[in-house]
Amino acid sequence: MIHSLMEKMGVAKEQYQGGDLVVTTPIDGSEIGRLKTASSSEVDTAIANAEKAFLAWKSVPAPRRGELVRLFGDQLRQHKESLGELVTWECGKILQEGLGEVQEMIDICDLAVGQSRQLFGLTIASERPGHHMRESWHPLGPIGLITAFNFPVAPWAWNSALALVCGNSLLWKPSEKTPLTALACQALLERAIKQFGDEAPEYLSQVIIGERDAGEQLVNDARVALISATGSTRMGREVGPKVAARFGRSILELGGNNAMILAPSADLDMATRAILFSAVGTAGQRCTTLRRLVVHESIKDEILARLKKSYSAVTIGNPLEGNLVGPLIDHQAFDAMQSVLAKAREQGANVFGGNRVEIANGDEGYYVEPAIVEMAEQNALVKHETFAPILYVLTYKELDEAIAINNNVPQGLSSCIFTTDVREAETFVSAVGSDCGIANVNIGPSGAEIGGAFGGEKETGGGRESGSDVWKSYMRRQTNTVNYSRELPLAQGIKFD
Ligand code: UN1
Repeated sequence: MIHSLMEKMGVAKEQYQGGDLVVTTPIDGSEIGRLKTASSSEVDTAIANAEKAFLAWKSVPAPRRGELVRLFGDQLRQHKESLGELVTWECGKILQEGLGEVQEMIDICDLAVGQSRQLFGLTIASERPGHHMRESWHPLGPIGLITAFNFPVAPWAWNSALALVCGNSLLWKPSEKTPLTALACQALLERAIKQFGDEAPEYLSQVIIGERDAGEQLVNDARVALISATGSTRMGREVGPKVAARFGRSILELGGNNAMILAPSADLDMATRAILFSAVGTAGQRCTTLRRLVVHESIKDEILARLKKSYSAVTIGNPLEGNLVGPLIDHQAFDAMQSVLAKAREQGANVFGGNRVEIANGDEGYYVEPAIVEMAEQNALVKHETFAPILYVLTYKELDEAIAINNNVPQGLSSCIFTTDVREAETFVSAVGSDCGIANVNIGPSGAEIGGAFGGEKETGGGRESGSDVWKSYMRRQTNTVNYSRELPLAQGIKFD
């Protein structure tokens, strides 16, 4: 199956057979590929080649660069099914979500194509006669992309579609758990490059297969102008200071611990569906997954009854076969979930679900019932992001208290409120409301569209990706002051003669 998918997308068998990095599918733990990891000298050469490619690509006009991204978007449209299915094989998310991830790539390509004609700066009034000031945006350099297993392709595309129209070359170090999808994306981009023609230099985009040390090499190399990294807070804590120490730029998209405030006026039918998708979808392995339900005490029993009913009806099993919940990524993820649930029980919490679900021929597939954990207070366990389908339930009396609970965690990615009270809704999205990068009203915390800037505050890392004015992160800003007079007045009125 894997072979035919890879073949359709133009990946040669030699690229994923006979190497030292073994890739397994979380569906049943079976092997689906063996890839050769890059040595440190190969990474070094790749960086040098990316620098050369950058020098050529930055002089291609931006709308032409956009044309390449348009062609890439076409490839993605043509191969949406194959790539979506490969995402499912490799990271275990259900097919609908695999396809959704590819759609997110297509969407960002569309956005980037339009953006390629809008890389504009300001014109600024000069204090001096016969002078004008403006801002120019120029390509930045080779961009290093480090991505995580749970969204193996979309975050790469958010960064690379924009980085390409902004005139940069790409070095991609995918998660060692999901390198096959990276090879497929690279093959599709290479097809687009071929269609595009000679203006695109060789090595414009390269994939670096490797483990942590390969990523570290990108992080530490001053030739890599920007590191955009998605992953755990632990990873970001190492990457951020290393890039800063060499005055490089970074975009960090790290952990989330996303809450929903459920107010007494909320539409509970809608809220129940939103909770289900955002807490249970992707088996709780999105950075935007709903992890904390902060419910008004007057409706706690009702929402819990509804949720337990919906949770019990959720189908768990092979993600290719129409189930709603697929496997966790691996054994370690399962162990981490179980140990957290055991701690919660020790603390006296009420735990619903959370057991392993055995599937046929699937000893090495780690399927679990999503869990609901009623907590007496927001303690250290709740403040920690466990990358698994655990929904903590906490109660509140007054909105201020709910907002404080929402904000009182180290992470600051996404958040939402369900209410039909406009005062509550507006307070939540105001300066005294949620402290997260994303704050929604009457939709869940996950499933953001690419048009907005995506990312969060505090331990989430502060980076932004995707839409809005994020393109500026992939360019360097230059301030130009041009004197078109015959005089040389100095700024601030200084006389120097
Ligand atoms: C992630 O989990 O790393 O908002 C990204 C969302 C998706 C992206 C999630 N658009 O849930």
